[in-house]
Amino acid sequence: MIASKVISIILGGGQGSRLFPLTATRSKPAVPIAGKYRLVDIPISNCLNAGLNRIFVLTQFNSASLNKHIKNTYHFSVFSKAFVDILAAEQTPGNTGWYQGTADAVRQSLHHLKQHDFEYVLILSGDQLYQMDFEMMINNHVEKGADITIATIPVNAKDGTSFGILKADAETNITSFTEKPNADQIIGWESEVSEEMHAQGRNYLASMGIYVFNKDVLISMLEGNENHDFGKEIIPGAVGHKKVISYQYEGYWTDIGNIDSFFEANLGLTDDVPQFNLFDKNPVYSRARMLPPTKILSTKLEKTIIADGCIINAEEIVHSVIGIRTRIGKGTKISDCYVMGSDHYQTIEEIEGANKSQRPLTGIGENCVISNAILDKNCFIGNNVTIKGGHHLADFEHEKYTIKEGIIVVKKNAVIEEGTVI
Ligand code: ADQ
Ligand code: ADP
Repeated sequence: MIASKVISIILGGGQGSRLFPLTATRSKPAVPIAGKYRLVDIPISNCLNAGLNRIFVLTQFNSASLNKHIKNTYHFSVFSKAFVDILAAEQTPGNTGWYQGTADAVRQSLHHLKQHDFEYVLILSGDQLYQMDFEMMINNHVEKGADITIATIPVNAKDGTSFGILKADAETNITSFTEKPNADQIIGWESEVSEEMHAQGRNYLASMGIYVFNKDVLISMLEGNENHDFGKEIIPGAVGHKKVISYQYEGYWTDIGNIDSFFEANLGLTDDVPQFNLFDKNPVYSRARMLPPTKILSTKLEKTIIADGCIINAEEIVHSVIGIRTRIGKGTKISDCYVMGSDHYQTIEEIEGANKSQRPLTGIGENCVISNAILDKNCFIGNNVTIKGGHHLADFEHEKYTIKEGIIVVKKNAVIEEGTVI
């Protein structure tokens, strides 16, 4: 079994500033998605579903919530070699600071890797939504005798400027690579793609930031130099010198590195046939919580996902994802929202106390209107609150919320008083 020869590394994120304020108090891999998962569950599940069960998650911030999530979610038999370990940027005698970039993060982790038996390293991004069979990719890498395999996907010219763009020969050997070319530079980088991709204008082959390396190749390319990035330095330096091949993928794959794409990816899950299929035979793993089933009073629901343990009295919820333990009061209308939910329920005493002093309860109060918004966990939204995002809004930073690309992101633990209009 090839899986026993592979160690997987998930690049859990630099500062995560593009996902601010969701990353204000947690590391990027710990950001909640789809109502009950965390970002890191996606690459970990893809690995586990391919039998790859030795996984390092590299992160700049070792947040308590990431530790707790990994520790509470991924349990393996003491008789197996499986593990999911977090490696945070650490100071050692040879290293004084943060990870300088993706290659530097892997370089600083090599001493942990070397304690294991392996022949191949699978390197993954921590902020992508997709379901891919890594076993097939690694088998292809071995059959072709490659040094490095890059997973690739056809994209259009506009998207192409955000990715590494490459060209490959008929044997899938990558012959040239350019990291994030601008709109002028991308001209001439078209590849031959399938008719279906061509019809969609997806004529450029982009790197998905997913790599298989032979162990020796990785070590020799990282040790003894100061290259910080795979996309900027390691990959361009390998093309033409090593056997670098393209493994083309045409399924659903999306980068969820900023608020806009994060929002789209979450709401996309409510489609009739979502491109990312949570109902696939291969599960997305997450923490098993002992939550009661969701209770709904008489709400009109349309294109909506509701996670476990919610109490929903709302009037209507349209095109939204409602996360665990969310409580929504009567008369409230919600559309185009991702509500992350709460970490705990309030006790009867807490509710009585809050009512007496007219403090909002956890979740969303009565007669609110909320649209085009992300509500981070443990929000307290009072009655008669209006939160309406939209592209007419300029980017804005407030103590309790951030507006980015027209999406209003209410910060974790924010208390929005009764009657507020945002
Ligand atoms: P980007 O995604 O722009 O491009 P990068 O910012 O290096 O590249 O991030 C790659 C992954 O590593 C992300 O998941 C990120 O969060 C994480 N990461 C970044 N810095 C890190 C650090 N210091 N420590 C730990 N993790 C870190 C890359 C490639 C492109 C390719 C796209 C596909 O460079 O060629 O097209 O991915 O998304
Ligand atoms: P985040 O999701 O924002 O990263 P954490 O992971 O730190 O936050 O918090 C989530 C976990 O913490 C949950 O498992 C929840 O049970 C627990 N938790 C957080 N706050 C409370 C609280 N006030 N009471 C009980 N449990 C809490």
